[in-house]
Amino acid sequence: GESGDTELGVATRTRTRTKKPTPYKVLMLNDDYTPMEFVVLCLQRFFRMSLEDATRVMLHVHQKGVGVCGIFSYEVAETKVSQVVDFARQNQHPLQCTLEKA
Ligand code: TYC
Repeated sequence: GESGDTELGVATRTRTRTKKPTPYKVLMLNDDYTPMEFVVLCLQRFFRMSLEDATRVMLHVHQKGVGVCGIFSYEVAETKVSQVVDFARQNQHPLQCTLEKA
């Protein structure tokens, strides 16, 4: 008809709610060999932390054995873990990182 909405057209309503991804924590694990400065560098490089935050998280891991680097989607968390572990291996450090459902 003249006034519109029974003619061919394109649906214009869109969903406003989307499913949020399950959050995952990326955890840094302590070990006896990786230099403290290297852990700080990893936290700055891969988790975009300031020197101050990276140092605080590294010392927490050093003292407690494990610490949270950040919370991400599964895909991003997996990428961060790979980046840290690969970079550590390239530099002959045993640094380990893992992910866990938040
Ligand atoms: N424990 C290490 C040392 O004394 C430092 C360290 C901190 C290693 C945090 C790993 O995730 C880590 N050199």
